[in-house]
Amino acid sequence: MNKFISIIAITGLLCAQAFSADKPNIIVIMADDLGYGDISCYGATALKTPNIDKLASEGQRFTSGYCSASTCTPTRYSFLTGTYAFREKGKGIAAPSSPLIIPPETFTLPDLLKNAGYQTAVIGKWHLGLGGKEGPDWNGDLKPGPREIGFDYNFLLPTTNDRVPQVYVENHRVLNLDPKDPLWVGKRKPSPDHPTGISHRDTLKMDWSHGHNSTIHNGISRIGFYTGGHAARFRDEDLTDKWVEKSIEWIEANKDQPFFLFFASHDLHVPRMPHERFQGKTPLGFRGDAIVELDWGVGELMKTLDRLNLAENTLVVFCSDNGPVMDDGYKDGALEKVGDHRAAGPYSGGKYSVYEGGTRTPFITRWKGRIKPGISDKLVCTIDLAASFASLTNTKLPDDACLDSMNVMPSLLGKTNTKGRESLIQQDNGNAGNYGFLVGDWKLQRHDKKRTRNLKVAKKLDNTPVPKFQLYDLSKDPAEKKNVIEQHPDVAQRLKKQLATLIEKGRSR
Ligand code: NG6
Ligand code: CA
Repeated sequence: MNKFISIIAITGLLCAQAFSADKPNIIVIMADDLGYGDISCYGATALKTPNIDKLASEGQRFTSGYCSASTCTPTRYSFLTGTYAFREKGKGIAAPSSPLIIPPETFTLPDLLKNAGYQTAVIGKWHLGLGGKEGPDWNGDLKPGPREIGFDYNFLLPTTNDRVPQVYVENHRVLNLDPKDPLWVGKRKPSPDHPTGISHRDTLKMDWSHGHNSTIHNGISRIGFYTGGHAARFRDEDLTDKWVEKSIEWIEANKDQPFFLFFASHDLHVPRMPHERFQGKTPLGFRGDAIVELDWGVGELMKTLDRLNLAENTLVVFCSDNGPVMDDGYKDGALEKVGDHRAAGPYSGGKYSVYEGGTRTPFITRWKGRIKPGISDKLVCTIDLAASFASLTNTKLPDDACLDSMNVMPSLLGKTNTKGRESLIQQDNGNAGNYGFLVGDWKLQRHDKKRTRNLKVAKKLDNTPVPKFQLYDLSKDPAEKKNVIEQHPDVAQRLKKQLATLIEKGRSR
């Protein structure tokens, strides 16, 4: 090779590297209801999650990684819009027939990545509503939906696995829907003899404990009623296999350009009904088996990246949409079999709560060759991914968008001489007005409703009176057991003011 050609070759190589460094593929894996202590690299001993552990050992494992809410819809809303969900009404847990809650004109994280030249897809649980004001047209075009807010492709569990209907949505349509057997979805019993979890309780393969007693499908009664669409209905046991199959297909088809995949696992949301090959694999019952199933899915995705030679050109983020819950409406033995397993690790609370266990969850980033493996205590949140990806891909974030998303890219990449977020507002559901506010080691709780939920069994909801304000020193008391508001009135005052200002200002960026 003469000198001239070799210089061109080297320059070409450098350019190729620079290009791939700026626009790595991005996969965000969001688990459902997975707690801080639920996987082995975060301390679980009752089960093993070798694939997620491997991801953590090859990347950064965050000890202060958060989702923005302790329920699903607001976390997903904030992840995709970069704005706290409590800022507007109607961003709480979405009903089966909810319209799309992200207005199509909103500038979203997938919009941002499209501007950066990415192909974008969401595969798995959606739970952000579909359709216009009148809600989803299950037999027609389901739009607006993901494709109207920046995704090129979607393959969805449209609501949650415990909410009707149990069908897949591919792009704008219910998959395999036979027009001769239209889908009807509603809030009321469609006929007096419609079998429900109450009338046919003895036929169920998994009993319900609260709610979840309407239409029966696959031997499990659900939230809401539906009829028809029989050819389109899925088996709960097959969901993870389907997410993996569709993701591999989509990655293979898009491997030659930068891609962004939002892999939204339904595991371990109720009804926990993992595939037969995972049932009984852990001493924790189906809740633990669903974690092992989730881990398997992560492993399949990583194997695909290795097989396609993409691991060094793909940033993987692993996170959860809210903290853990034991009994979330079905008698699957989670509570009875929990033993010494601490689903929220050392933290109190879980799903629905503003205690740390509600939003402090596993959070891992891996980009082989770019992220130095290690453990990070930087404060990062799923809401920050928008601003962080904007910085990574050198793409402009409009000033009036992603109002609470902070650029924590250096922290996500494991840089040590950098700061994470300075503070974070945690919320429970919708704009109910229960907040956690983190600043350094201080944690303020503000309960506008002055009520909280029973944290162990969500049976007794909203019935425990709590003081409006509480203050905790997480450095000494990570479990938020000792309210020190009386001892530190000055700190409490400062945090109260700071929180009120961030709420009132309408933005924090
Ligand atoms: C609650 C459901 C719960 C779960 C949750 C949403 C009842 C009694 N409880 O209303 O089972 O579906 O909504 O979970 O119906 S989330 O992870 O999608 O936010
Ligand atoms: Ca959830």
